[in-house]
Amino acid sequence: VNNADVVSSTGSMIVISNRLPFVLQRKKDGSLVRKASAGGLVTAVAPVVINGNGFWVGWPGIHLDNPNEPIPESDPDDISPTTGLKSDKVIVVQIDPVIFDSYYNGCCNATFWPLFHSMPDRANFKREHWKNYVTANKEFAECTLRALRQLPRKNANEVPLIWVHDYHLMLAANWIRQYAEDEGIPCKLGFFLHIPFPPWDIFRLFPWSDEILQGMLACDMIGFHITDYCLNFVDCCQRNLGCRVDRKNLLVEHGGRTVRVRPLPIGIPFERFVELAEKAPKLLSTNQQIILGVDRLDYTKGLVHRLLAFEKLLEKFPEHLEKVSLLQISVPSRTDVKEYQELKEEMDQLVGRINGRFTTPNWSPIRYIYGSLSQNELAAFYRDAAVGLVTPLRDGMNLVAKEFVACQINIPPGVLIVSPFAGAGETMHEALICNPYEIDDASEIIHRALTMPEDERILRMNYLRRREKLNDVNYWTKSFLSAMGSLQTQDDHDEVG
Ligand code: GDG
Repeated sequence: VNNADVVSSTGSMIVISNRLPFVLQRKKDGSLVRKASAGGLVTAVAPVVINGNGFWVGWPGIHLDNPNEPIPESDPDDISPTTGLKSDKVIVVQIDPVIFDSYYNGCCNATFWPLFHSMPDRANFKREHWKNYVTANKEFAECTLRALRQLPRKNANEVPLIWVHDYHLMLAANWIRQYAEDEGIPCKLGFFLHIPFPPWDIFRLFPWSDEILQGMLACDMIGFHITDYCLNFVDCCQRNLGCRVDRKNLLVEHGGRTVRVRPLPIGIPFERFVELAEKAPKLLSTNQQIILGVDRLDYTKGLVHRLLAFEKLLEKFPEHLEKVSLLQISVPSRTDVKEYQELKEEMDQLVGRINGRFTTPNWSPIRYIYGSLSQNELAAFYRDAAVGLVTPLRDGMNLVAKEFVACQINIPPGVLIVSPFAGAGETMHEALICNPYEIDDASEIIHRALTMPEDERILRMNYLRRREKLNDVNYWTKSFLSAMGSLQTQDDHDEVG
């Protein structure tokens, strides 16, 4: 990790997230290995944890029969940013597999995921799942307290920072605050939600919605991707709990404290994607224009609507026949949940139907990959696609839109199309904005992207790339620390470049 990229907090930090920044796997000989995760969030946050001698609390991806089994160190060949995260700085959360399944697949993925994406018809509200969500959150909180007790403090004034991530852990701060107060350990608590926060009329459908708000309000600062989600949250606090709120300054009074709410749009490791794009091999033939979609196979991503819009494009603008293909990468996701199995079936059928309708001996309109690619392959596709098609029905931010523009290093570049219902649609102003529900309009916008003059493409892409380069994932981490009042400035830390 380049020192210039390292962001420092004024004190030690504990990160708590459902998943650790690596997974544990059991080898045939029975021993455990540690496999690093490569996401941008891990890259940005791990150095802060490591530099401050902090901890990471989370689930390692497998259930261990013996909770005291030693966790291996990372592989010496591993070059990921988590290499420096030593095993004694990791608290592995272990939850009974039956409770875990109900908490994770039941409450998180089958209730909060659809509800927070404003799709309440897909959500199920089961008391049993909620009970297990409470139990799991309590377990994460207890593990966090273990970390807090062990945390080194340089001096008595230093207040450790606890950063709670995402919808899996909306209650944890409640107990962390309570336990820390009981033991007289000072700490500051921050929360970041990676998915949208829905409007009150949707949120209140959840039978235990008050408890969720109370759990989040146990933090000192709560971050969301965009202002709309902040306002939705503030609105819910006022209407559900009767809190006094300040909508202009995004403040909520609760339990004698004032909680700050902040829009903190996440970014990507921009330079890393540029480097990948510079090195990536050429994988696509140049005689066709490629429209690219990259998503987890999830009903929020608007994949069915996207295929229908592409079909409409071929119907209305036959000049694209044999000249344009849609390359859709769909990464398998939550394959244990019924809704996801049904979507897989629907996509398979739709791809088959559209390809059956238009394929000629030398061309197929849709190339559909159900699987995941290496980051090199991904960068090659991002770089050489003519159009990046990011059309979720609802999405917290959407990093694919940002990775696409980072990799667009060819001159002239391609065109980004983005849905207004993604956080990215709020901030990436020079993209073409496309309402995925309006299939006719969507097909016309794709046509416009495919036929856009070079100078307009260059202008739009330059602006998009400049913004994402400035507001990258390190900037996001800094913004979070600054909103917590915990950013170490250049003057008092010589490592920050
Ligand atoms: C949640 C929120 C928010 C995809 N295919 C492959 C692959 N990917 C990587 C992409 C990207 C990531 O997965 C997907 O990120 P998104 O942001 O698009 O979506 P979610 O997974 O739903 O993330 C979202 C995000 O949290 C962060 O706050 O933006 O709104 O829903 O980084 O590159 N990576 C590899 N192979 C693939 O085939 N290696």
